[in-house]
Amino acid sequence: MSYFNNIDKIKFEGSKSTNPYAFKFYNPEQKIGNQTMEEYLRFGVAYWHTLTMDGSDPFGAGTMVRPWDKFSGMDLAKARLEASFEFFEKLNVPFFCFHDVDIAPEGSNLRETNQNLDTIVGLMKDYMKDSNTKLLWNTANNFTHPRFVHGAASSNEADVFAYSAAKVKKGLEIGKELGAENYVFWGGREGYETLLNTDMKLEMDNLGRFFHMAVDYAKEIGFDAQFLIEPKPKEPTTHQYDFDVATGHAFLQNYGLQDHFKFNIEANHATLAGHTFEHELRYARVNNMLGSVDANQGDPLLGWDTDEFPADLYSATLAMYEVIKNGGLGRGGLNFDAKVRRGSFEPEDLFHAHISGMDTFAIGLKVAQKLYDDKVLEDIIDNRYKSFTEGVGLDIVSGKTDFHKLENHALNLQQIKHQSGRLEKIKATINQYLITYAAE
Ligand code: XLS
Ligand code: NI
Ligand code: NI
Repeated sequence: MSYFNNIDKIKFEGSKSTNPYAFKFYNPEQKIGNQTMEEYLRFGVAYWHTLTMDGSDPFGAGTMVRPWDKFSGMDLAKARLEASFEFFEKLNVPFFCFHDVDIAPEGSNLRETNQNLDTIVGLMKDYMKDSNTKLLWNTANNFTHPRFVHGAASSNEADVFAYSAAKVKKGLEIGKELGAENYVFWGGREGYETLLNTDMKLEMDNLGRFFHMAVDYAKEIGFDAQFLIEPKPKEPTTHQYDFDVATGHAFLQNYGLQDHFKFNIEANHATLAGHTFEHELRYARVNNMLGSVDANQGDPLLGWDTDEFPADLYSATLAMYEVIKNGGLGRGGLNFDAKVRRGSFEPEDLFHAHISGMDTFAIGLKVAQKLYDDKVLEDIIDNRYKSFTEGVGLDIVSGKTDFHKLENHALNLQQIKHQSGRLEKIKATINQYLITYAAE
């Protein structure tokens, strides 16, 4: 059966196209540097936002009108699955991502839940055989059910730790079965609401233990996916332990896990942490920890995770600049962890949203590649730090000096010569590149 029968396969038609169901900038075959756009961008659809969620928010009921609404239980899960592969195919998207609970309903106990998962995963594997869309990552939803009220791996209740472990164990088996490129850990409930009743040290130690057991089990079953931590500072928990990339990186190093994980960086989580998207990408990149990206954007006027589809060209350009400098995303990708607004309730809005997001990042990639080829930022940065390529600067970076020698140098200085940071000129150049190279 067809769920989106009024929509054909989305094709690239170029920047002048007036067809709303066409890519204007995303041309999968176009070479950017030495890779095609498709290889570089590795777009993914987030199953939860696109197939599962109904548009409800803390103040209102669901609004989404979906062709699979008439089903329930396992029939609903099967209908969504069928619809999802039609959607992936029509959008020509290379990847998708899901939580366990997105694809199959929970049963009355873990055994039943796992049986439901087995049924759907079996069907999913069949769809994947005839499809070009692969699994970017899967994950366990260890946050929605009331059992996670006090956390999952960081719960005060050992039974919940065990339950969470069982869910991740199943997730790793599913990831292996479906050939997932990555496995994600987002700790929505891994943190605390108040220190007044919290043993922070035990909770963090347990989280460390949990990750080690996950690494061991993946090795045991021969699942070689890249493990990813997805930092977020808060929401739903008041304070989450993997607050941002820097905090997560320190945590991984503290528990000897740094060689087993990279980061899945989400734009809206970056801004919630008081950073820019590109800050988080840069921090991960320079520490060789950039794994994958949840491509979305927040609303600057709201203080929560609005998970909007990315449409900000400036941000996408600076993000893709980091990805290019990283040499690509490796096994990661750009997963649209984004939802259509509550008022955009028609099925076609799902297409408009993804087309817009894919075009946004295609522009970001093109402009960033041109900035990179022309060494626009590299030249500025090289020049700005040139004092470290000679004299006292070279001695500092090559470890050939000490406080005695530096004091001597400072005492003999007549005048320190500064150069302008030229920020306004840089911004003007970026605007010029955005306008000139977006459509090339
Ligand atoms: C929520 C997170 C979540 C993860 C996967 O804020 O972004 O959707 O990406 O659990
Ligand atoms: Ni996310
Ligand atoms: Ni999020």
